Amino acid sequence: MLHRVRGLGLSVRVYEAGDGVGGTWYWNRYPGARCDVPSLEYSYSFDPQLEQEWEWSERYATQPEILRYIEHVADRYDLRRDITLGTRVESVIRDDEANRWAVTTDAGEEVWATFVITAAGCLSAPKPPEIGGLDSFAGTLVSTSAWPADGVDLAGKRVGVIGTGSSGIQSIPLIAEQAASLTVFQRTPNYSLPAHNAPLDPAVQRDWKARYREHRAAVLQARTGILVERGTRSALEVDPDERSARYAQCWDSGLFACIPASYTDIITDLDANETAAEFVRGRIREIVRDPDVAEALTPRGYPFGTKRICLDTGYYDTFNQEHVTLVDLRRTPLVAVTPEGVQTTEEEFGLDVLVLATGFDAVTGPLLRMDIRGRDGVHLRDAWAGGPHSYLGLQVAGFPNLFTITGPGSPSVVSNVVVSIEQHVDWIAECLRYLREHGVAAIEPDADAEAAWAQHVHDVAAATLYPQAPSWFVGANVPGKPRVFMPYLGGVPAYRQKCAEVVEAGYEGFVLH
Ligand code: N01
Repeated sequence: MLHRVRGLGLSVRVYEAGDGVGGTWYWNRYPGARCDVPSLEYSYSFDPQLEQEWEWSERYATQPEILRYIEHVADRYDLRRDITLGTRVESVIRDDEANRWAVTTDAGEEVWATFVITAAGCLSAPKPPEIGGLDSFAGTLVSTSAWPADGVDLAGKRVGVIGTGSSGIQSIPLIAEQAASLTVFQRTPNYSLPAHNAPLDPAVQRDWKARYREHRAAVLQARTGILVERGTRSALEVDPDERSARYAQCWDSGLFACIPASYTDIITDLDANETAAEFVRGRIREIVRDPDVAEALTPRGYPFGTKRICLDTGYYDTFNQEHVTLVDLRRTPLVAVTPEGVQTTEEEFGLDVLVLATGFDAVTGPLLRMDIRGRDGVHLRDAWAGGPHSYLGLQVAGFPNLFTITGPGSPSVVSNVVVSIEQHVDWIAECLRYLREHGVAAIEPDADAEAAWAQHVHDVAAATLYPQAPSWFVGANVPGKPRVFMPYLGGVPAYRQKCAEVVEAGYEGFVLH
């Protein structure tokens, strides 16, 4: 965004809370942190030269490699001189008469801006863990989402992990390699598939580089912005053996989007979904030797794929190791953290290190932890008291000239987020250019257009099984958060088309003052 805004000849300043660039990939340095979208697709497409010069070493890049890539981009485009690091934005307050925003930071700075663009991410506000006694813990307490840059010494330690989402599932096998003992506190089992990560075949990388434009074009036609073969039949109309063979192929593919895409109705029909869910459950039973542990790890009660599917390296197999214990918190709930460790209703587990992998206040959290006030002093928090509403996930009525990259109501977290970020950046940059060329002072959504889009986002989600899971997609992981399905499930191609049509129709649904 900074690069594009500079290209428009506007003056721009970026504020970043971290002491370095990278966002998610700056903070989440836990062992095993890596992407689960193939590196060649999870990368910028805006400059063919950049594509050619960067070499990815693995199919799924690790956190350090992605961070190096982002740092490379920051240096290559000389971005750092306009980025203020180590500085958190505290408030963004509109002065409507002057048509500008006052932005204040925790460094005590106040700047004025005609346009404010949030690029605060969807999974950057850690969720309060809602666990009593954390402060009393005498050992080392760490969080996957703020893992110390110089690492944590786990060798010979009794380590506990709370949380079995993507972060927990990625880190648990690596923590088990180092720790003397590992106790995993699991509340809800997740569906996890093997990543089958490997060094990137140089021939594959060469091929991609030779035909990158073609590959990028194909990515934009993919529903999730990730290349995957899409089936054309119902899971219920094929022979069970053929279906299992297809799921097995997907299991071996290392693509988390493969099973959901294998038949047309995995995500819309409970019976079709159950065939996929049961396949994964069968694999868990095959891998985990102790039947009780296998059963405790088996996800039930919510459809496959309606919580973010995890990709792992040796996750289920980790529970076959002698020094690894699974504690099923549904059977023996967590009572509190104590100075010595974790107390459940049945037992106290002594620990030296406790790892929180307890997730995020997703999508809206990063925006609402800033004090954003629009026209007439209306707080974004109040405007969204019943849940977020936004036109295309790009702008909110009553907040003129405020743009939200990957805002609620856009594909964001249910897509290859780099694809979605780039599309928002392009759309916003083009909008700024248009406003300037046409002498428009301010843009904001028409409230009716915004309400209609919010209804559409809801309707598309309601036609799927997604709302049946108590996921962070609907805010269910944060007590008291309104239950609204936040990302747009209509797919990347349809969403891009809608955004383009709005522009072609002279910013239809927006009010230009
Ligand atoms: O967070 P999560 P995450 N007591 O919310 C448990 C992306 N990501 O950081 O389900 C006990 O998924 C909670 O249990 P429950 C990806 O989009 C991507 O792992 O609420 N347990 C759950 O098990 C992902 O979906 C990558 O019952 C508590 C866990 O903590 C998203 O980030 C890697 C608890 C939280 O899981 C978030 O993933 C990592 C409590 N009080 C993340 N509170 C890749 O690219 C919470 N839990 C691979």
